[in-house]
Amino acid sequence: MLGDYYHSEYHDVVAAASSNTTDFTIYVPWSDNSLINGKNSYNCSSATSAPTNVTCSSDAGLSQFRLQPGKTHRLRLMNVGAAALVHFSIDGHQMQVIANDFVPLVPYNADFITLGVGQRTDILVRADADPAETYWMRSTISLNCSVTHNAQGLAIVGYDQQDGDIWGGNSRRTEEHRPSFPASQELALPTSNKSAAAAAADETAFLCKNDDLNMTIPYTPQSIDPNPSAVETVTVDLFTNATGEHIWIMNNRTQYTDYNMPALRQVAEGNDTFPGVAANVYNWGTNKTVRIVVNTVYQSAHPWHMHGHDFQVLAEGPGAWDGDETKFVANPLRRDTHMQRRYGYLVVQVTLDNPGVWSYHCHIAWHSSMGLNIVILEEPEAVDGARAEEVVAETCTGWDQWTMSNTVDQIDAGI
Ligand SMILES: [Cu+2]
Repeated sequence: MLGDYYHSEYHDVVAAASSNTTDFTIYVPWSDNSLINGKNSYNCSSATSAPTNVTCSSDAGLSQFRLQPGKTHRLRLMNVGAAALVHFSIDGHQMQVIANDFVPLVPYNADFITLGVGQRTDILVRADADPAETYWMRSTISLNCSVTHNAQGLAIVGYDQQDGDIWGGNSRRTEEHRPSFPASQELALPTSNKSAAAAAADETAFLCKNDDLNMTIPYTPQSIDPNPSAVETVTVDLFTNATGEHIWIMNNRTQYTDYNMPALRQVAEGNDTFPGVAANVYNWGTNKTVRIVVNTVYQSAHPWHMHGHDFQVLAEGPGAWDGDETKFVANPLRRDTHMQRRYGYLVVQVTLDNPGVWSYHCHIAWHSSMGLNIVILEEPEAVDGARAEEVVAETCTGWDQWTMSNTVDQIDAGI
């Protein structure tokens, strides 16, 4: 599990991110650390604000992983952070990418793995380095895409030793073979160096994008429906609303959930007109295939994530989508989260085979809090009259009663 980490409480982060200021250091929240399996060192003296009711421990320790010499290991990587795009690598070890968001790929070699928030990538790592040494595992926050007080997420990779020289002769540890559990005895700090390719990705003008689409080919082919039954083009921008807060807009609309009348409740009650100003519902009815073109005219990159479906990633690049379908890969990547680069386009296509109300949203926490969410309505007739009606009615009735005598502190768009 990889991800950025914030010492501030989420209400405060959202308030800062949406506040009416032109100060970049306020409306773009800075993370305090980059964690691997929840751990990394932190220098408490560098804390910019004193957290209350919290004890800060510098050098809290690093996650440790043990490989078995000569064996191939599968690592399931997840970016579980809030905003930061990270590059993952292990010094001295090449990796093979075998799946994105659970979709198997034709394997390819990589020196570093790019993970936007919400993305998962499975890799194979062969333990073929010097087993007497230890190696840095790195989850580095890209400073081209994110801001942080500490970009360097580190963990230690060591090898199981038959002679016990790493484990102090405790042979029981070598028999457990549970590499995700830190040893009680610390592994030696590595002296290894980052590969040139990983360093270049971190230090040069990285584009905040995933690997090229001609590299990420699904193992099981699926062709592109050349005639989608609907095409939706959405322009994304940051906007200052009437009360001075920053919100995200899609074709000049933002999304905001009325907790007492969410879209699923309206559909379950047989209403598909969505009178609320910010429902931002795209009713695709019984369309079978929909192509979604998102162009962003603002500087932020966005990891777009869809609920209930995998999509095909047809195209991704700089500027606005020009409609040139010769750029498509015949058997395009399928997954549920994909990066849209800064000032770029992302074209995905989805087969609608799962009736319901779904979200297609940016996975950066405060971007979705600030309304960057497309609500998909798929086959409303199938939703209305399904068991959804009684389940929604039961939950919403209870919520209605509770909110009659309690005030809800809704701090954001609601997803
Ligand atoms: Cu975003």
